[in-house]
Order: sequence, then structure tokens, then C-alpha cells
Amino acid sequence: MRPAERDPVVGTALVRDPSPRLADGLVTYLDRVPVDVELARHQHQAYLAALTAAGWDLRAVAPADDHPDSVFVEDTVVYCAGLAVLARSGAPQRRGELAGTATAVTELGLAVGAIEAPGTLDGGDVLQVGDTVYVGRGKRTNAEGARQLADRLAAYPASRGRTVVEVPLGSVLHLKSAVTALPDGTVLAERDADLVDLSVFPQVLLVDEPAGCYVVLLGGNRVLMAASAPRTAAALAERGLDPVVVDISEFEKIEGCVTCLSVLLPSR
Ligand code: CIR
Repeated sequence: MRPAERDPVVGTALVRDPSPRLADGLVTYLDRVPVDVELARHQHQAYLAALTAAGWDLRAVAPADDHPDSVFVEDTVVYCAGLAVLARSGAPQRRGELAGTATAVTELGLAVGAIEAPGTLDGGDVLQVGDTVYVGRGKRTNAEGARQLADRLAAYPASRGRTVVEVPLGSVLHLKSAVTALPDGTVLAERDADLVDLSVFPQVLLVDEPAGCYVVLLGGNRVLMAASAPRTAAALAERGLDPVVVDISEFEKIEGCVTCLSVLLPSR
């Protein structure tokens, strides 16, 4: 891509190449269906290109090919204001994904903390909206994990002062599989899905597609979205946002979404 087509750098995005074993990724709420790993690789490249075009410098975490779900790098770490808190998945099979992320965040010079046993936490359960950190408590994240995250944030000067709000989860893998936030803090949630208690969020926009609940904030008005939520993309465009749409069908088959394929570390 020519430099002229790129926005100025807005930060670094941690990403990780899909494992050749991607098709064996965990499924909890979906029936297992075949995953086309070659197509997934192409979709992943397009996802990376969308990040790059929006000004994100890519930082590749070393592949963890023995771990089918390792492409979902978001689950391995929570980033907040210069601090990286390494997660500890409630799915023991995923804990071997951590080492590569630990190396990457250390090499980037971030302050590093970690969730320790008996705490469990997946990065996909952590939604940051302004100074509020919502932590979904469900199959992957327990109360001790949420408590440790609050402690780690409070112990680091730049991330101190956050309010941690626990959100019990219904039948959904991660908090951010049910809700994410728009640039103005409005939380997107699926109408009538009843996956989380929406009363904890000050402002909610109900959408009609499950995949419409997840967006990645690329900077400015740009929101990265899945192609499986075309009506939500149109609705967000109506609100003055700029949806950047990527097809992630192969990742969705194993309960992945746009959020879990990267960890964004904004420059400021
Ligand atoms: C898992 O069950 O862990 C993976 N198959 C999907 C993880 C998706 N991660 C996310 O939503 N943050």
C-alpha cells in the first residue's frame, strides 16, 4: 500500500497469525461447522489491511501454532494507559497462548502485570469506556480475575482511577461478544438478546443483528465491523459514523468477532 493511502500512525495493534489448527478452535454456544483455514488466512490479511489503512502499526505476536484459538490475541492481554495485564483464560487449553504476548508487550516497553491463579480472565471480557472498565463475569472470567484486574489497574499510576464494574454474563462467551461501545460511549447491544443486564450502561443503542454488537474503534468516526451485520453498518453510517467492513466468516464459526483479532495500543 502506498504511504499516501495510509492515515498517520495512531498506535500499535497486536495481532497474531492464525494457527493451521484454527478449525479446532473451541466452540461453546455454536454447533461446530467446518472452517476453511485458507479463506480464514485471506480474511485475516484483509483485517490487517484495514487496521493498517486506518493508521495502526502492526506488531505481530509470535505464532502459537499448537493453539487453535491463538489468532484471538485479544483474550491474552488487557491494555490500559501503558499497562499490559496478561490474562489467564478460564479455558485452560488457551493458557499456552500467553508466552508470545508476554514477550511482545515486554519488548514494546509496556509496564506488565498478570492475573494469577485462582483468578481467571479473558481479554474479551473487558470493555473500556472512558474511565469505566466493565468486566464480564462468566465462563472465562471469575470474580477473583476481575478483582485482580482492578488491583493491577489501581497499582499503576497511569491506569489508576478507573472504575471497575462487574457485569454477570448470560449465555454468551465474552462480554464483548454481547456489547461494545461507539466512539461517544454508547453501548451497542442486540435487541431482545438478554445476554447482559444493560442497565449498567448509561447509554445503549439496540441493534438487530448479533454481529452488530461488536465494533473496533479505529480512531475518529471509523468503526471496524463484520460483514455479517450489514443493517447495523447502515444504521451506524446514518448516525455519522464510518463503518469499515471486513468479512470474518471463518472466525465467526468458532465464536470469534472483530474485537478478538487484535489489541489496540493507542499512541496517546
Ligand atoms: C474461544 O472459545 O476461546 C474461541 N473459539 C473464540 C474466542 C473469541 N474471543 C473473543 O471474543 N474475545
